[in-house]
Amino acid sequence: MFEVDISSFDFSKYLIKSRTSIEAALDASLGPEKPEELREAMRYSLLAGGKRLRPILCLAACEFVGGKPELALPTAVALEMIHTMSLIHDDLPAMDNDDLRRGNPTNHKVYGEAVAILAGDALLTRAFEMVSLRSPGVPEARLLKVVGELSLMAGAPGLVGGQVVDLECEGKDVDLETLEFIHLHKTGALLKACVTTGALIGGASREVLDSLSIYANGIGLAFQIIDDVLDVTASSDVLGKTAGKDLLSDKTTYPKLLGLEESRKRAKDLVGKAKSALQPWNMNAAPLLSLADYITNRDR
Ligand code: GRG
Repeated sequence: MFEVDISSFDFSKYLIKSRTSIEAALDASLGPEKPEELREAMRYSLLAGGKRLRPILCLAACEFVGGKPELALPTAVALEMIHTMSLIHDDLPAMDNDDLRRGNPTNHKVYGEAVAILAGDALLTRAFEMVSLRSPGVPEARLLKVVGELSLMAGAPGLVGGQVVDLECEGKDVDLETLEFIHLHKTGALLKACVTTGALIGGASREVLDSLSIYANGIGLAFQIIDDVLDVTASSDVLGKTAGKDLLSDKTTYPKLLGLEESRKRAKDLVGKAKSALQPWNMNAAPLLSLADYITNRDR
Protein backbone atom coordinates (compact mmCIF):
# COMPACT_ATOMS: atom_id res chain seq x y z
CA MET A 1 0.00 0.00 0.00
CA PHE A 2 1.16 3.54 -0.79
CA GLU A 3 2.32 5.38 2.37
CA VAL A 4 2.39 9.18 2.44
CA ASP A 5 5.31 10.75 4.29
CA ILE A 6 4.16 14.08 5.72
CA SER A 7 7.19 14.73 7.91
CA SER A 8 8.55 17.36 5.50
CA PHE A 9 5.17 19.10 5.12
CA ASP A 10 5.08 22.51 6.87
CA PHE A 11 1.51 22.43 8.20
CA SER A 12 1.80 25.71 10.19
CA LYS A 13 2.85 27.53 7.04
CA TYR A 14 0.01 25.84 5.13
CA LEU A 15 -2.55 26.97 7.75
CA ILE A 16 -1.32 30.57 7.67
CA LYS A 17 -1.35 30.69 3.86
CA SER A 18 -4.83 29.16 3.60
CA ARG A 19 -6.27 31.35 6.35
CA THR A 20 -4.84 34.49 4.73
CA SER A 21 -6.53 33.80 1.39
CA ILE A 22 -9.78 32.76 3.11
CA GLU A 23 -9.94 35.88 5.31
CA ALA A 24 -9.44 38.09 2.23
CA ALA A 25 -12.14 36.22 0.28
CA LEU A 26 -14.57 36.38 3.23
CA ASP A 27 -13.99 40.12 3.53
CA ALA A 28 -14.62 40.60 -0.20
CA SER A 29 -17.74 38.43 -0.18
CA LEU A 30 -19.96 40.92 1.63
CA GLY A 31 -20.78 43.76 -0.71
CA PRO A 32 -22.34 47.12 0.07
CA GLU A 33 -25.59 45.61 1.37
CA LYS A 34 -28.39 47.85 2.48
CA PRO A 35 -29.59 48.37 5.10
CA GLU A 36 -26.35 49.10 6.90
CA GLU A 37 -27.42 47.27 10.07
CA LEU A 38 -27.84 43.99 8.18
CA ARG A 39 -24.42 44.40 6.57
CA GLU A 40 -22.83 45.09 9.95
CA ALA A 41 -24.51 42.09 11.59
CA MET A 42 -23.38 39.80 8.76
CA ARG A 43 -19.80 41.09 8.91
CA TYR A 44 -19.73 41.00 12.71
CA SER A 45 -20.06 37.22 12.85
CA LEU A 46 -18.45 36.24 9.54
CA LEU A 47 -15.24 38.17 10.18
CA ALA A 48 -14.98 37.39 13.89
CA GLY A 49 -12.14 34.90 13.52
CA GLY A 50 -12.62 31.21 14.15
CA LYS A 51 -10.36 28.42 13.02
CA ARG A 52 -11.67 28.46 9.44
CA LEU A 53 -11.39 24.68 9.41
CA ARG A 54 -14.29 24.19 6.98
CA PRO A 55 -12.99 26.41 4.15
CA ILE A 56 -9.47 25.03 4.64
CA LEU A 57 -10.80 21.47 4.30
CA CYS A 58 -12.57 22.45 1.08
CA LEU A 59 -9.39 23.89 -0.46
CA ALA A 60 -7.36 20.90 0.72
CA ALA A 61 -9.83 18.42 -0.83
CA CYS A 62 -9.68 20.31 -4.14
CA GLU A 63 -5.87 20.15 -4.03
CA PHE A 64 -5.99 16.45 -3.09
CA VAL A 65 -7.66 15.57 -6.38
CA GLY A 66 -5.31 17.80 -8.38
CA GLY A 67 -7.61 20.84 -8.69
CA LYS A 68 -6.56 24.48 -8.34
CA PRO A 69 -7.57 25.59 -4.80
CA GLU A 70 -8.38 29.15 -5.96
CA LEU A 71 -11.25 27.73 -8.04
CA ALA A 72 -12.76 26.33 -4.82
CA LEU A 73 -12.37 29.60 -2.88
CA PRO A 74 -15.96 30.89 -3.43
CA THR A 75 -17.32 27.52 -2.25
CA ALA A 76 -14.94 27.60 0.73
CA VAL A 77 -16.41 31.02 1.59
CA ALA A 78 -19.93 29.60 1.16
CA LEU A 79 -19.15 26.81 3.65
CA GLU A 80 -17.89 29.30 6.24
CA MET A 81 -21.06 31.37 5.66
CA ILE A 82 -23.29 28.35 6.32
CA HIS A 83 -21.22 27.47 9.40
CA THR A 84 -21.39 31.04 10.73
CA MET A 85 -25.13 31.19 10.06
CA SER A 86 -25.59 27.97 12.04
CA LEU A 87 -23.60 29.44 14.95
CA ILE A 88 -25.69 32.64 14.98
CA HIS A 89 -28.93 30.65 15.05
CA ASP A 90 -27.57 28.06 17.52
CA ASP A 91 -26.76 30.87 20.00
CA LEU A 92 -30.30 32.30 19.94
CA PRO A 93 -32.44 32.10 23.10
CA ALA A 94 -34.74 29.58 21.39
CA MET A 95 -31.80 27.21 20.89
CA ASP A 96 -28.60 27.16 22.99
CA ASN A 97 -29.13 30.67 24.40
CA ASP A 98 -25.49 31.72 24.56
CA ASP A 99 -23.83 35.08 25.18
CA LEU A 100 -20.32 34.41 23.92
CA ARG A 101 -19.06 33.27 20.52
CA ARG A 102 -15.58 33.51 19.02
CA GLY A 103 -14.55 35.59 22.02
CA ASN A 104 -17.24 38.22 21.41
CA PRO A 105 -20.86 38.79 22.49
CA THR A 106 -23.19 36.68 20.33
CA ASN A 107 -24.89 38.28 17.32
CA HIS A 108 -28.31 38.65 18.95
CA LYS A 109 -26.74 40.28 22.04
CA VAL A 110 -25.39 43.04 19.80
CA TYR A 111 -28.06 43.40 17.09
CA GLY A 112 -31.17 41.89 18.71
CA GLU A 113 -32.87 38.61 17.88
CA ALA A 114 -34.72 39.73 14.75
CA VAL A 115 -31.62 41.10 13.00
CA ALA A 116 -29.54 38.10 14.14
CA ILE A 117 -32.05 35.70 12.55
CA LEU A 118 -32.10 37.76 9.35
CA ALA A 119 -28.29 38.09 9.24
CA GLY A 120 -28.15 34.29 9.43
CA ASP A 121 -30.72 34.01 6.64
CA ALA A 122 -28.74 36.45 4.50
CA LEU A 123 -25.50 34.52 5.03
CA LEU A 124 -27.19 31.23 4.14
CA THR A 125 -28.61 32.61 0.91
CA ARG A 126 -25.35 34.42 0.05
CA ALA A 127 -23.62 31.05 0.36
CA PHE A 128 -25.64 29.70 -2.56
CA GLU A 129 -24.98 32.91 -4.49
CA MET A 130 -21.22 32.41 -3.98
CA VAL A 131 -21.38 28.97 -5.56
CA SER A 132 -23.87 29.54 -8.35
CA LEU A 133 -23.08 33.11 -9.45
CA ARG A 134 -19.61 33.94 -8.09
CA SER A 135 -17.45 30.92 -8.95
CA PRO A 136 -15.70 31.90 -12.21
CA GLY A 137 -13.79 29.21 -14.08
CA VAL A 138 -15.66 26.20 -12.65
CA PRO A 139 -17.81 24.16 -15.09
CA GLU A 140 -21.51 24.70 -14.38
CA ALA A 141 -22.19 20.96 -14.08
CA ARG A 142 -19.75 20.79 -11.14
CA LEU A 143 -21.33 23.85 -9.51
CA LEU A 144 -24.76 22.27 -9.79
CA LYS A 145 -23.48 19.20 -7.92
CA VAL A 146 -21.96 21.47 -5.25
CA VAL A 147 -25.30 23.28 -4.80
CA GLY A 148 -27.01 19.90 -4.42
CA GLU A 149 -24.47 18.70 -1.86
CA LEU A 150 -24.73 21.90 0.19
CA SER A 151 -28.55 21.73 0.13
CA LEU A 152 -28.51 18.16 1.44
CA MET A 153 -25.83 18.64 4.09
CA ALA A 154 -27.20 21.92 5.48
CA GLY A 155 -30.88 20.97 5.40
CA ALA A 156 -33.14 18.42 7.07
CA PRO A 157 -30.91 15.44 6.09
CA GLY A 158 -27.91 17.21 7.69
CA LEU A 159 -27.39 20.13 10.07
CA VAL A 160 -31.02 21.05 10.62
CA GLY A 161 -32.07 17.44 11.29
CA GLY A 162 -29.16 16.92 13.69
CA GLN A 163 -29.95 20.13 15.55
CA VAL A 164 -33.62 19.15 15.97
CA VAL A 165 -32.70 15.76 17.48
CA ASP A 166 -30.09 17.48 19.69
CA LEU A 167 -32.68 19.91 21.06
CA GLU A 168 -35.24 17.12 21.57
CA CYS A 169 -32.72 15.09 23.56
CA GLU A 170 -31.77 17.82 26.07
CA GLY A 171 -32.35 16.60 29.62
CA LYS A 172 -33.03 13.03 28.44
CA ASP A 173 -30.94 9.87 28.67
CA VAL A 174 -29.42 9.34 25.24
CA ASP A 175 -27.69 6.18 24.01
CA LEU A 176 -24.46 6.12 22.00
CA GLU A 177 -26.28 5.43 18.74
CA THR A 178 -28.49 8.53 19.08
CA LEU A 179 -25.51 10.63 20.14
CA GLU A 180 -23.59 9.48 17.06
CA PHE A 181 -26.60 10.39 14.89
CA ILE A 182 -26.66 13.89 16.38
CA HIS A 183 -22.93 14.43 15.94
CA LEU A 184 -22.79 13.04 12.40
CA HIS A 185 -25.65 15.31 11.32
CA LYS A 186 -25.26 18.47 13.40
CA THR A 187 -21.50 18.71 12.87
CA GLY A 188 -20.31 15.92 10.57
CA ALA A 189 -22.59 16.73 7.63
CA LEU A 190 -21.10 20.17 6.98
CA LEU A 191 -17.54 18.91 7.44
CA LYS A 192 -18.34 16.20 4.91
CA ALA A 193 -19.72 18.81 2.51
CA CYS A 194 -16.42 20.71 2.80
CA VAL A 195 -14.48 17.70 1.61
CA THR A 196 -16.89 16.53 -1.11
CA THR A 197 -17.54 19.98 -2.60
CA GLY A 198 -13.81 20.78 -2.77
CA ALA A 199 -13.24 17.43 -4.49
CA LEU A 200 -16.18 17.96 -6.89
CA ILE A 201 -14.76 21.31 -7.97
CA GLY A 202 -11.38 19.65 -8.52
CA GLY A 203 -13.07 17.05 -10.76
CA ALA A 204 -12.85 13.97 -8.49
CA SER A 205 -13.90 10.55 -9.78
CA ARG A 206 -16.67 8.55 -8.03
CA GLU A 207 -14.05 6.20 -6.49
CA VAL A 208 -12.02 9.04 -4.99
CA LEU A 209 -15.20 10.68 -3.70
CA ASP A 210 -16.11 7.42 -1.94
CA SER A 211 -12.74 7.34 -0.14
CA LEU A 212 -13.07 11.02 0.73
CA SER A 213 -16.53 10.37 2.20
CA ILE A 214 -15.03 7.75 4.54
CA TYR A 215 -12.30 10.24 5.50
CA ALA A 216 -14.89 12.99 6.07
CA ASN A 217 -17.21 10.85 8.22
CA GLY A 218 -14.27 9.88 10.44
CA ILE A 219 -12.94 13.38 10.96
CA GLY A 220 -16.49 14.78 11.34
CA LEU A 221 -17.35 12.52 14.25
CA ALA A 222 -13.88 12.91 15.78
CA PHE A 223 -14.21 16.71 15.57
CA GLN A 224 -17.43 16.72 17.60
CA ILE A 225 -16.08 14.20 20.15
CA ILE A 226 -13.13 16.55 20.75
CA ASP A 227 -15.59 19.46 20.95
CA ASP A 228 -17.38 17.57 23.76
CA VAL A 229 -14.05 16.90 25.50
CA LEU A 230 -12.96 20.55 25.24
CA ASP A 231 -16.29 21.70 26.65
CA VAL A 232 -15.27 19.91 29.87
CA THR A 233 -11.51 20.51 29.88
CA ALA A 234 -10.89 23.97 28.36
CA SER A 235 -11.71 27.47 29.64
CA SER A 236 -14.17 29.92 28.06
CA ASP A 237 -11.22 32.28 27.44
CA VAL A 238 -9.39 29.71 25.33
CA LEU A 239 -12.52 28.41 23.58
CA GLY A 240 -14.00 31.86 22.89
CA LYS A 241 -17.40 30.38 23.82
CA THR A 242 -18.99 29.40 27.12
CA ALA A 243 -17.20 26.33 28.51
CA GLY A 244 -19.12 23.74 30.53
CA LYS A 245 -22.28 24.47 28.54
CA ASP A 246 -23.13 20.80 27.89
CA LEU A 247 -23.26 19.96 31.59
CA LEU A 248 -25.28 23.09 32.30
CA SER A 249 -27.90 22.26 29.67
CA ASP A 250 -27.89 18.58 30.69
CA LYS A 251 -26.71 17.33 27.30
CA THR A 252 -25.48 13.83 26.70
CA THR A 253 -21.92 13.93 25.38
CA TYR A 254 -19.16 11.42 24.64
CA PRO A 255 -17.32 12.21 27.92
CA LYS A 256 -20.61 11.67 29.82
CA LEU A 257 -21.16 8.26 28.19
CA LEU A 258 -17.58 7.01 27.85
CA GLY A 259 -15.38 9.18 30.08
CA LEU A 260 -12.66 11.58 28.92
CA GLU A 261 -9.91 9.08 28.15
CA GLU A 262 -12.10 6.69 26.17
CA SER A 263 -13.58 9.66 24.25
CA ARG A 264 -10.11 10.88 23.30
CA LYS A 265 -9.15 7.36 22.26
CA ARG A 266 -12.28 7.01 20.14
CA ALA A 267 -11.51 10.30 18.36
CA LYS A 268 -7.93 9.18 17.73
CA ASP A 269 -9.09 5.83 16.30
CA LEU A 270 -11.59 7.57 14.01
CA VAL A 271 -8.90 9.91 12.71
CA GLY A 272 -6.60 6.93 12.11
CA LYS A 273 -9.28 5.21 10.03
CA ALA A 274 -10.06 8.46 8.20
CA LYS A 275 -6.40 8.82 7.19
CA SER A 276 -6.22 5.18 6.06
CA ALA A 277 -9.03 5.82 3.58
CA LEU A 278 -6.71 8.19 1.67
CA GLN A 279 -3.70 5.87 1.61
CA PRO A 280 -4.58 4.02 -1.63
CA TRP A 281 -4.54 7.26 -3.63
CA ASN A 282 -1.24 8.57 -4.84
CA MET A 283 -2.42 12.15 -4.52
CA ASN A 284 -1.56 15.39 -2.73
CA ALA A 285 -2.62 14.05 0.67
CA ALA A 286 -0.36 15.94 3.11
CA PRO A 287 -2.85 18.80 3.84
CA LEU A 288 -5.83 16.45 4.46
CA LEU A 289 -3.73 14.07 6.59
CA SER A 290 -2.36 16.95 8.68
CA LEU A 291 -5.83 18.46 9.09
CA ALA A 292 -7.08 15.12 10.44
CA ASP A 293 -4.35 15.16 13.12
CA TYR A 294 -5.07 18.80 13.90
CA ILE A 295 -8.66 17.85 14.75
CA THR A 296 -7.63 15.58 17.63
CA ASN A 297 -4.66 17.68 18.80
CA ARG A 298 -6.45 21.05 18.90
CA ASP A 299 -6.97 22.95 22.17
CA ARG A 300 -9.90 25.17 21.01
C1 GRG B 1 -27.70 25.52 8.23
C2 GRG B 1 -30.05 25.85 7.43
C3 GRG B 1 -29.12 25.73 8.56
C4 GRG B 1 -29.60 25.82 9.83
C5 GRG B 1 -28.79 25.76 11.06
C6 GRG B 1 -28.72 26.09 14.26
C7 GRG B 1 -28.51 24.93 13.36
C8 GRG B 1 -29.37 24.83 12.12
C9 GRG B 1 -27.57 23.99 13.59
C10 GRG B 1 -26.58 24.06 14.69
C11 GRG B 1 -25.31 23.41 14.23
C12 GRG B 1 -24.15 23.63 15.19
C13 GRG B 1 -23.97 24.95 15.82
C14 GRG B 1 -23.30 22.62 15.40
C15 GRG B 1 -22.09 22.73 16.23
C16 GRG B 1 -20.89 22.61 15.34
C17 GRG B 1 -19.62 23.02 16.03
C18 GRG B 1 -18.85 21.97 16.73
C19 GRG B 1 -19.22 24.29 15.99
C20 GRG B 1 -17.92 24.79 16.46
O1 GRG B 1 -17.09 24.78 15.31
P1 GRG B 1 -15.62 25.33 15.34
O2 GRG B 1 -14.93 24.85 16.59
O3 GRG B 1 -15.87 26.89 15.50
O4 GRG B 1 -14.96 25.02 14.06
P2 GRG B 1 -15.02 28.11 14.90
O5 GRG B 1 -15.49 29.30 15.71
O6 GRG B 1 -13.55 27.83 15.10
O7 GRG B 1 -15.38 28.25 13.46
